[in-house]
Amino acid sequence: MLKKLLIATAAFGMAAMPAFAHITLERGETPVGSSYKAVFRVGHGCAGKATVKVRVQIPDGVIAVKPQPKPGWTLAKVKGEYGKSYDYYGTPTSEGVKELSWSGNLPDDEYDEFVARVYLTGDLKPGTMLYFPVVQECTDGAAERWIEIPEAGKNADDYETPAPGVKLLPKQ
Ligand SMILES: [Cu+2]
Repeated sequence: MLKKLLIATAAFGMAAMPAFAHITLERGETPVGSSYKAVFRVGHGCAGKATVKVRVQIPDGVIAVKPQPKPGWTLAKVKGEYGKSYDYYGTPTSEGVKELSWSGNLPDDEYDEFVARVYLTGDLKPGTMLYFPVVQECTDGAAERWIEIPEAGKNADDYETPAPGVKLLPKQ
């Protein structure tokens, strides 16, 4: 019975994959105007191929990004202008990390987490979802692009390759 079910699920491919298998954020909701520990969970590679790079795009309104180093993985930070100045605990802040990546190797049959501490500015709207587009690069040039941003009223389950998101709560 279980075996039959597994085969049926495999036939549907990505569309039928449970959300926990995608790239998702560990903590599903968090208040604006505070720090957030973003834990990106990588549940699988690209159609069986090992993951060699995880690239995360930092959305507007998210500043003071500090990725956590990972043994065996090479970190890269792309810095740039935010386009406006934010107040970060009294310090005007107008530039910082806009994209970060970890390069290494994660076999398809293993699981790992990639962590960054960020600050969610008061510009972000409570009650909405905040999405971090992620590109997952794999061996042989394969890739999965987790960049679909669900429209209002829809959620990640309605998409094949949704960007990982977190629900924003009012400032505490
Ligand atoms: Cu998946």
